[in-house]
Amino acid sequence: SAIAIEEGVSLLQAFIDEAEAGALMQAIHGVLQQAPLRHMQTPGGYRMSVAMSNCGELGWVTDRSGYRYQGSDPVSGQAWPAMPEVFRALAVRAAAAAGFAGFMPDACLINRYEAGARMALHQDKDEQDMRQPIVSVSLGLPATFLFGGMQRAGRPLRMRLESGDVVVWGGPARLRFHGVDTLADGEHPLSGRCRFNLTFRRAR
Ligand code: MD5
Ligand code: FE
Repeated sequence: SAIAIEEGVSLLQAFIDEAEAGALMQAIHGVLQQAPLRHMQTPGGYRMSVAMSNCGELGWVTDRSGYRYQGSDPVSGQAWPAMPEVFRALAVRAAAAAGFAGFMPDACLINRYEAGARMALHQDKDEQDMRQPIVSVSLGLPATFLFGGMQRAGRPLRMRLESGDVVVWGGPARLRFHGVDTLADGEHPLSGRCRFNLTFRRAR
């Protein structure tokens, strides 16, 4: 059941069972066949250590011209793959469990962390309606999530996220600074030597 970490944050530990995790992994590989993982560039010209792709009507991208959502994959020029039904159903169920009935994600960012990959502290603010939550799903190797404040400065709270955990970020937590600490090497039966994170958003 949901643990309220702070107002707006619901940690759903072991929300996903092994059967569902296996179905999600299969669906991830299906999406990645159509829209392969890539290391995007930040507007400042750095290569992100996390490899990314998307599914759904919109996908989050970054390049030298900035961060944005767009309907097509810049690598192929094609529309992003449709959001698999197992993805959508999970996101809707998790959001409802956290008090966000009626969540309708139009974007799912797929993040793949290999050993050494990290995500620096940032805010998610490219979405139109900040009243909509973000649903985050962890699969494979564990990670240390960094949960900061409304400003970049200050020591973030560290949260261990394991395979099968889901976190729903809404309300006052929606614009908190956050990141992921450098992933430690390891091996996981579901994913091999990596962590996958699915991040469901209502972008528009
Ligand atoms: C991850 N991904 O584990 C995280 C999960 C990203 C990203 O941060 O932008 O791809 S999403 C965590 C999140 C979203 C919105 C608000 C907050 C956390 N928060 O207030 O801490 O790869
Ligand atoms: Fe984020």
